[in-house]
Amino acid sequence: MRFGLTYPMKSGILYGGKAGFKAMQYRLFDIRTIETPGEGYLSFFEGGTELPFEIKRIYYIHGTSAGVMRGGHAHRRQLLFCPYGRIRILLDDGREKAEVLLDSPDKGLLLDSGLWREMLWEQSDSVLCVAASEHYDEADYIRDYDQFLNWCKEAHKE
Ligand code: T46
Repeated sequence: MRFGLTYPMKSGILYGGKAGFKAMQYRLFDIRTIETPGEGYLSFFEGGTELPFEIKRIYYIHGTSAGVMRGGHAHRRQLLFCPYGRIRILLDDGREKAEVLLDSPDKGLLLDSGLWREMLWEQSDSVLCVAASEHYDEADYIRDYDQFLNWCKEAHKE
């Protein structure tokens, strides 16, 4: 796997983890939002300056019913956001688990490399958008949980 040695993220850590353990590497991100009175809102972010990576790919998941769980894998850095609806993101760094609810268009979730994630649709037709640091490459994924735990053990020795 080509995750490199970025584990764990060096800054912006929200989750403390247990004493003596390194923290899980995710961060909530406020997406800048401007209201034009009577006309709604415009939200935006820029890669490289606001995000800790240049954006190489955008993808989005739509047409998903409430109750559906997607994901079940780990891979590279990206920003997740939900411009419409309500999606729960379940995170796992091999030692700690955490949950983040994406339920507002101005809320983003930055994930560093090597976090296992699952996404639960709590509202039908919620849209999950992702700005990714890399082009799509299936070789960047760990899709087997036991393999992920083994990878974590090695990464935590760093
Ligand atoms: C993630 C969560 C939030 C492509 O061909 N190109 C792409 O850029 C992506 C992202 C996927 N695919 C293909 C691979 C599979 O054949 O689309 C199919 C569905 O992908 P996957 O099962 O990985 O989808 P999710 O919803 O489980 O996960 C996706 C991202 O893959 C993942 O990186 O963090 O959304």
